[in-house]
Amino acid sequence: MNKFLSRSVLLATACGLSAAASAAEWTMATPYGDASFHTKNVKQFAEDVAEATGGELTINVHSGGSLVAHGEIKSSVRRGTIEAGEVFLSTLSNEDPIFEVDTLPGVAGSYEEAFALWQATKPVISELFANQGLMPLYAVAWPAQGIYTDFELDDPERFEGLRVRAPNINTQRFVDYLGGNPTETEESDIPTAFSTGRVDAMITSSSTGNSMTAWDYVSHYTDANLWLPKNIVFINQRAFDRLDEATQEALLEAAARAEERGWQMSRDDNQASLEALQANGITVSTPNEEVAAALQAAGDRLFSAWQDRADEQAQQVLEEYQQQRGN
Ligand code: PCA
Repeated sequence: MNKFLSRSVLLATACGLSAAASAAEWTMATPYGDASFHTKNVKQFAEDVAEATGGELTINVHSGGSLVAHGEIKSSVRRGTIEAGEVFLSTLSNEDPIFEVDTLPGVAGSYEEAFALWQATKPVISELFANQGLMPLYAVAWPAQGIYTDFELDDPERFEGLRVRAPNINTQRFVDYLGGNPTETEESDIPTAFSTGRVDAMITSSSTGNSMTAWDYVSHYTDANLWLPKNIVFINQRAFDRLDEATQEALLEAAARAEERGWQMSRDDNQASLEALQANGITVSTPNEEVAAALQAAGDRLFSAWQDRADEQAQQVLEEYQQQRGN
């Protein structure tokens, strides 16, 4: 009896192992915490993939920079240390200015325009990724960026010397042009940055303000509709090539659904977050005339500095998008 039992256990273990060996298990790193709609979307994507492939491909999502720091995610996927990743696209701007075209004021100020900008820039961005053995799966915009302060931002003079948390280099430049002192801070470091007095204010979206409980640190949100920057989700091309065709197709299909779902989640989360900010005591308003003029001037400067940096290809893509948009 005992002998029989142990033999069947052995047999079952062996079968289990061989099934697991044919199925792929991927590791994915993301920079934002579980409260972010981007992370919720990625997790749903991973579930969809597991279901659609009948477990042939499992993607284990490690969110909030817990496994790989934000700045290391792309290189880790490139090396193949992990198979999949998500980053805030504009943090790649040191590689190519096309990556930060979605953090320029006046380029795309609505979800429709932000999506059109993604369509227009996708071929170039995909090519740059492909050159590094990477394959973009989808991209989703954050809600428009605004300014969190612990006072009413009714005068552009208030920017003078203000220490402002910014999520990328372009936002840092913007703060600088406004007269403030920018600091680049990861989402996960926002609470410490405020509680240790390293920053007085921050630029981000309604969504991030909500998921990071901005009301613990600030009292006002100026909904300035600066720009709608994106996150991009991508994989290692070699890992993709190792999958069988049916699994590849299922993965791409799930990615297409994640993109569509993500843009809707962004819109919905913007509304819900604006409500949550107010319900928690934050005053939400739009910039007054003086503040709007200062933002415009800093924005114009940011735009022309980008044009000086951008190569011909990036400029051409932007021009084509603008022509399409009817500008
Ligand atoms: N949230 C992210 C990127 C833009 C946004 O709205 C952040 O602030 O880090």
